Amino acid sequence: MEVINAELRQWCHELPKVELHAHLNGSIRDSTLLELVKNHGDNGVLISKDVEQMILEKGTSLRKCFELFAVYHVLATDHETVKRITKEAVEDFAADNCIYLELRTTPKKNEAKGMTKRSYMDAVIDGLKEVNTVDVDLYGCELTNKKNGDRRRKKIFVRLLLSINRSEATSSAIGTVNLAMEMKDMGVVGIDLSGDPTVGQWDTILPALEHARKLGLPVTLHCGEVRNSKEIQAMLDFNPQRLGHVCLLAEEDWERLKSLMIPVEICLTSNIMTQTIPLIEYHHFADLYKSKHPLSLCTDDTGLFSTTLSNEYYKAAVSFGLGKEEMFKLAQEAVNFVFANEDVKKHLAQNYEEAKARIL
Ligand code: 6MZ
Repeated sequence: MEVINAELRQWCHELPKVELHAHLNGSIRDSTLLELVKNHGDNGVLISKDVEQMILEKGTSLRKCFELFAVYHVLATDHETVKRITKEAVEDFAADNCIYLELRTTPKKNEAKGMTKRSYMDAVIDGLKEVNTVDVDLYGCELTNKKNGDRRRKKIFVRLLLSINRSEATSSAIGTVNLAMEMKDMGVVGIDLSGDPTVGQWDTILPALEHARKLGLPVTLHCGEVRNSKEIQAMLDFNPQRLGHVCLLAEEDWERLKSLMIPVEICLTSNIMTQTIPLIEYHHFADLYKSKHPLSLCTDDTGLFSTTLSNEYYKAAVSFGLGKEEMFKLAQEAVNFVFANEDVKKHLAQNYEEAKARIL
């Protein structure tokens, strides 16, 4: 049985953290989901009792995760709900002492609700404006939500990534890149490729990713959640700014990843819960960390996997024997991989300098 080190857990909570891989719909609170199920009722599309059961059982395989996401999208794809889940996600990350959040989401059309990809994103921005437990910096250095000029209030930098789903057609993926460009002054800083890794073809999406690169938008790719050497090699050829997961790489691809020094977003709980990695002891974090490969601990889907960023740090500490100084450095170095500008990086670096005296 695992012995919980309460002092270390609390320290991981207090550590200022940078989150680089968090999906909006994967970060919905269970309580909100259950409320949405109740309000939705049985209408022939979803049966409440079955859905409640699915939500509480969580994503215990990749297949189950994508079944759940299909349900979440039915429940949460209207403007009011998008606004609400965004507000709640940011408040939850801030309460966990996350000082920079790169929140990613797939802009969705929902004709029945009069939703376009742009209006979906506007609802996300509206949600950020409603956050009231913390000051949110979205566009630049001035705060969007400063309440009563209170300088002691906590502050979180939030930047957005627009996700392209792997099942999208080329034209739709290019549309998402153009939307990201249109919203560059509204906190959008890059593009993510995600979705069910057993679906879609790299060649369909590549033109959109090349388009993003031409426009100067940084790109991060979900890579190696299933064994697909051809695609993994194509992703390494593309040489994006960051990669997520990198679980199932063949030896030569692994060596190439390391020589390219592409920063990796590590999602420990997610990889274990989806059974992509059988046991934490076998997780590739250990090898990357030992090789001083650039990496950052991330949550992936806090709601779906019942985790927090503090919990990911705690897990890394107890599973791989990292001390507090090493954990602090790990958190601090993530600042180097954010897609936000140098100004934000400077602010974050300063936050770490201040925190050093307090918690080390
Ligand atoms: C791949 C994932 C993912 O965009 O609707 N997503 N894609 N692998 C994962 N690991 C488990 N976790 C989340 O957030 C939910 C969407 O993010 C992607 C999937 O496309 C999922 O539908 P948004 O806010």
